[in-house]
Amino acid sequence: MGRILKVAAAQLGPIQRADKREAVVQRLIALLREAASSGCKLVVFPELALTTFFPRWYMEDDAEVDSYFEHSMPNDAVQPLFDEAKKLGVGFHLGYAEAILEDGRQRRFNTAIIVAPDGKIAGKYRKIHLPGHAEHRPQSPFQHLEKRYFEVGNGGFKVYRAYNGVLGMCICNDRRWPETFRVMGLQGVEMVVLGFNTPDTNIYHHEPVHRRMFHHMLSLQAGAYQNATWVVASAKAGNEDGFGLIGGSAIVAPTGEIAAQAITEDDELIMFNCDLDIGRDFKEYMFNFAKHRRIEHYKLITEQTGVVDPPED
Ligand code: ING
Repeated sequence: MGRILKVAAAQLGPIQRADKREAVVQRLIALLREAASSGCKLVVFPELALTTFFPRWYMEDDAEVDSYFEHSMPNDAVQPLFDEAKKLGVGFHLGYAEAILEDGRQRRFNTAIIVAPDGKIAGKYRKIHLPGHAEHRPQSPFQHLEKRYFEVGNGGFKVYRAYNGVLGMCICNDRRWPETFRVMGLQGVEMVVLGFNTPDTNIYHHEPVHRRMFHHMLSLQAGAYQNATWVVASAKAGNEDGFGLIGGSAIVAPTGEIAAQAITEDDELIMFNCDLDIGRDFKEYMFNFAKHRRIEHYKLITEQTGVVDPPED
């Protein structure tokens, strides 16, 4: 028997634009209590878990934009969650919009933290792969303005020794980029936790709805398998002010197999007893990076950003 970490992905149903943080925090606390009563030690909440997915809205009034951000963490609205977690001896991952004065200027990031069972923030990640667009697209049914409201994360993909293992974080779109998992895989990550808000409609070109879920799961399972790590992904799901977000919260094993998956688009808890030693054989053999990787052939990955087509014949 290996090092067992019982984890919950605490999926959130929709958060409407008019919903107050305090009401959302009560939903988070209810999920936390349910997870704790089942013996979970870590609860993974979604990306931007305190508010509606506001990047779908074009806003010119900076005060309105700022109203979606947290200027400290914890703060009065979120403190009850920190208090309950400490009382229950359970840690959690939380995604939120971070506003901070850093390097002498106001900065805004799409951020996630891991909070240890003692209530202390054990790790912070700022989203690096920001999808969507920066300018208003009036022709689209909704916006995806993460490039407008957030800066690119400036902390890289770190891992943290916590919960008797090695944990890492990413956020939503990051899961679609193999570099995300590989950078953490090269640091020995054993569990990557992430939140996501994935619209059910593609605003750039037609895409059947089923393909959104397929690509979401493909990204999780590939990242898990190719880096021999657990992946725990928690959705904000459902209809927010008329706009749909997919569910599909999932716990994926280092084998790439799905250990647990949500079936609703509401607040829903999925749990699994994750054996952190399952990945050991893959790290030792199939994905023994030291033995099998050939970095002398990979330099384009870090030296070139976009595609350079081959010369015409
Ligand atoms: N959301 C989406 C995601 O990556 C997206 C954006 C959806 C991009 C589908 C490309 C295709 O799941 C966030 N918040 O990144």
